[in-house]
Amino acid sequence: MTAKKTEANQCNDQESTSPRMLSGADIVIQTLVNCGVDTIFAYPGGYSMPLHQAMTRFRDKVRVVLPRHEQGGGFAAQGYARATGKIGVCMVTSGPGAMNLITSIADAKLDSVPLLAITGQVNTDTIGSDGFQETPTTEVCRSITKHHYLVTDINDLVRTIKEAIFVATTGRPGPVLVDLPKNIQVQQCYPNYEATMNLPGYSDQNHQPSAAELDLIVESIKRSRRPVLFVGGGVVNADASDYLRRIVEKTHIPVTTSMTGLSAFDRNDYRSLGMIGMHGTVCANRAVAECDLLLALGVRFSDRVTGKVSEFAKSARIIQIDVDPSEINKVKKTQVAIACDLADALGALDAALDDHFEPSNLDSWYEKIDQWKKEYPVSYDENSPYILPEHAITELWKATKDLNAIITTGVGQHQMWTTEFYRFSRPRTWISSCGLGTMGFGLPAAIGAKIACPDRLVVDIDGDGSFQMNIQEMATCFTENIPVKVMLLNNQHLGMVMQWEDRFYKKNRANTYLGCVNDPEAFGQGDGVSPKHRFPDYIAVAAGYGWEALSISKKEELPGAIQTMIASTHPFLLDVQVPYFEHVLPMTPPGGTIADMILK
Ligand SMILES: Cc1ncc(C[n+]2csc(CCOP(=O)(O)OP(=O)(O)O)c2C)c(N)n1
Repeated sequence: MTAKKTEANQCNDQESTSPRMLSGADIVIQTLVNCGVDTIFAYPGGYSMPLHQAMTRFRDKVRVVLPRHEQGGGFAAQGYARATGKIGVCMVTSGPGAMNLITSIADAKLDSVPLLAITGQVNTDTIGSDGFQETPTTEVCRSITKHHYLVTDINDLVRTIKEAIFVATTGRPGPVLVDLPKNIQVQQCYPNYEATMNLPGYSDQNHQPSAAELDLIVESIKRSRRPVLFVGGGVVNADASDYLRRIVEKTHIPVTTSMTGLSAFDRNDYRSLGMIGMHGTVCANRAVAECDLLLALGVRFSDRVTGKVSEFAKSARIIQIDVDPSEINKVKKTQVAIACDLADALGALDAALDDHFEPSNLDSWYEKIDQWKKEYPVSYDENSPYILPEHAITELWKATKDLNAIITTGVGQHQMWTTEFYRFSRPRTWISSCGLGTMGFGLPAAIGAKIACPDRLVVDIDGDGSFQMNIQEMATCFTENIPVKVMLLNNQHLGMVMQWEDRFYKKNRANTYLGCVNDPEAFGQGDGVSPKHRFPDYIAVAAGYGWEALSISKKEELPGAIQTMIASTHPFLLDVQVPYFEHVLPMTPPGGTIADMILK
């Protein structure tokens, strides 16, 4: 296999001359080290103990982080991977450990994150007998992984680990599962670290855009009077943002992004339309509805983006470029489709837009766009006496915009407000569970990002529902000395579900209040501002986990509190008490069109 330089094939085979018999577990860890892995998020159990024992022999080469729940470990590995583009590695025991990891794996699949999940398994002679802590992990994970292995021969270990990392990190990245029976971990053999990969039918050598294809794109750009660049996570994953910026400089085409693509283009640039989709800006949604050319780059036309598919970009010629051929024409029929690595494609397009290229006059298109921006700005009531969540995010953005901070989130209203009010300008600074929308993602993802980028500020903007889903990872931060920051938008509710209750269920409260059920707020009879007794007491929780913390409810306290949080060298929880009456707007109801957009 001829392969580009990637994580896996950068494997350093220097240990290959080792004459020593080694256990399967040691061989696995040595192979990971050879492949450049420096951090493993691992929670032990009976069927993965040999791997943990082996890791103690590699303490100088691999940092092993003990999460407090396997799901937290999986999300932390994702945070590491999303911040760097490198493989994120997590390890768990069989059965319950593996099942606790499932959500993190599915999450990585939907957002195309390079994740290696290593699971312990019962002995090969027990498999299929409903043994203690046995689950058919590869079967369960078959459709939520890019690839999966059950290793039944110790001699396959080196090849399998190399292949797993190679598959996870090349092409469209994704999660790969390696299930390791305990007897394979404890058996011994003479390792051959030069074992080569054997992946018939899989190659990272993808199509290069031809001159004819590039001509077609350039001609389409020249002819278009209302073009839009629709940019997705594929551009971030391919580290192709610089090419994108150069193309925009040359063509002046306005840019909208999907949620995963949010950090691919500077939101402060006048050509940025903001995010598209259900909670996208009016401007972005209108522009796509009216454009005559849509250049769809590394996007998958998710239902949250398109709404009613037949109405999406109805009058546009659509050119789609995606590394994964199975995405081409999957949801939306396109006129030109190129299955190609985004860095290759955008690099070639940048070169094709040479000195002879004359950008079209887009003045009247920008007049419209500017009018939409003026008429429907992303805004909130700045005069509110309360700390509105939108205001808190805006203040955080102001305080951190020059710090190259990494922002993670949970899932819910706070996540959507972050897409609106935190104006991302650099790739890989936005880490969120976009496709699966998994609450509990923010804190563990921040841990992984902080370990990968220890010199950067990492802030989890979280909701109180989401934060409590992996709150136990506060312990990991304290014990491992990982100084992440959490800005908690504490509205005492499952805000996004409550918003749907307000909009679509006549405000009937049905288990969306996070306080005590005998509180009037539980039934929607409060003033919508400040439940009397906030629960839990986050200052007490933080103290229990050894965190620094501040709780604020007054608007004037916010800037100072944010500065205190940033300045702290410890894990820090900023509990911001916000009202719960705010709705994330605009909003296009599921399956709706631009005409159905709720503006207030
Ligand atoms: C694991 C999981 N369970 C349930 C949901 C459904 N859900 C989506 S948003 C939301 C509420 C989130 O509340 P919170 O984290 O407090 O954020 P807020 O919306 O209040 O900002 C729920 C329950 C989900 N996305 N993920």
